[in-house]
Amino acid sequence: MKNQPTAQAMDAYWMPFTANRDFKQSPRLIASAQGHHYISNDGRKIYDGFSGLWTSGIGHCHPKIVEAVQQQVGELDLCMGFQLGHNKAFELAEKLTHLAPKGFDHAFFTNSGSESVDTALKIALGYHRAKGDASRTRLIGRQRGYHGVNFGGISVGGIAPNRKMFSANLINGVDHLPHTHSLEHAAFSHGQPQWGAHLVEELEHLVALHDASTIAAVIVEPVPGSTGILPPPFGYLERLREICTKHGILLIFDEVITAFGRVGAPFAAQRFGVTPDLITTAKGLTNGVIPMGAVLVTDAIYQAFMQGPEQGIELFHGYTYSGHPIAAAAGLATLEVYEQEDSFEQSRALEAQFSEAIHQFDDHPMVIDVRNFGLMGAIELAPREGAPGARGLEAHKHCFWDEDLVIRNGMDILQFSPFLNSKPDDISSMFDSVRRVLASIS
Ligand code: PXG
Repeated sequence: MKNQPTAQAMDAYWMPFTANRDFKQSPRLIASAQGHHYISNDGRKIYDGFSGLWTSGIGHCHPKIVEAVQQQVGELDLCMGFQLGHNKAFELAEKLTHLAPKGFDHAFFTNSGSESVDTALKIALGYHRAKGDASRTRLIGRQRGYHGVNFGGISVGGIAPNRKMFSANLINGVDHLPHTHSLEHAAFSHGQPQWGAHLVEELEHLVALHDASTIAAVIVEPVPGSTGILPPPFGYLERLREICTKHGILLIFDEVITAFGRVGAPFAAQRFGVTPDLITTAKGLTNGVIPMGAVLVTDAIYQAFMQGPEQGIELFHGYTYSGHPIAAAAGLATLEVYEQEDSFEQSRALEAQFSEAIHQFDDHPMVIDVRNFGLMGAIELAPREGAPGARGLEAHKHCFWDEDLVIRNGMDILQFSPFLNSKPDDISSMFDSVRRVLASIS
């Protein structure tokens, strides 16, 4: 049992993406974690149905990662990362490029998904400039896309509440493709919907409007996650690749959620058989243990920068903590565990049961859609009249207090991100809990 922080401490912490005043009236506090469970401050063992925040696919406090971090912190806590290096950052880059689709030979390290996204956008712009194509400056995102919270990311992102407060200051020259979700045409699809691939043709319209020579890159999540799991319609990503290639536009896959086994493969690019030009990652790179992200690029992109005098810095970009030794140690240990435990295969093997379990809600009277791909799932509740989001938050709270279960809600969309090494029975019990909760709320 752990006491809750003092009232002053409660007040001092401005929590991220949280209803601060509501939360602080009845705080949901976690004291520790092990494997698939949290222990709450009031001593309850709580099942984590969200794998951290899409981060911790192989469970909390994995002993091999804990050991690697403990060892590293006593050996090399920090190393200046500019004009100086340490072995583990190089080793991690190499391991990561081996895991990535063929041709992704280089990794640039960041500390988060948001930083990976802004880094990737800058690399895309820099690439065209280095190739003498400096007029390619336009960036294209997608409605309902989530690419973190930095200015680049919210500009290409497509979630209104994340953008509206900063509307006048978003970066210039950004367009958005339509999102692919339709309750009318594709509700309750199992996995990829049949409907919606035609929506990618909007990219051709944007090319016709602006001319390809002005467009640098398109960024999409292969499976949009935080917006409520929107699997790509059959054929959509393939056609997106085709159009980008045809017009010399770089394609960025934001795989902050989808990489490292979430969709039953190292990267969604491999699962879908569609190869982008840049890939952004974070979260599962270290199993969430130490903040770290990476941007993976093809050799062609890297080589475009490796020009000019050799003593010159090729990319004026980097973070104090890029390639941080402790994060790199955590990353190396994580990738090793993924391999030793066959985590990606385990995840793939769980998909069918997960899909079956979540689609048990298809005929629930409160539910207007159920979507899933890999080990990503969403149950969309009908919003309460005049109070959008209330029902979803209430479900989240009831899961926590009444069912000892953490799930996530994005407004009225309940989201699930089970562990890659979940026990099938745990997945079933999680949904039993959700069913009881839905019966207990109005
Ligand atoms: N891109 C994608 C696709 C993400 O999902 C980010 C970038 C930003 O990563 P950082 O590390 O800067 O947070 C994310 C983050 C949710 C949820 O409810 C998802 C994220 C963050 C917060 C909530 O699904 N993903």
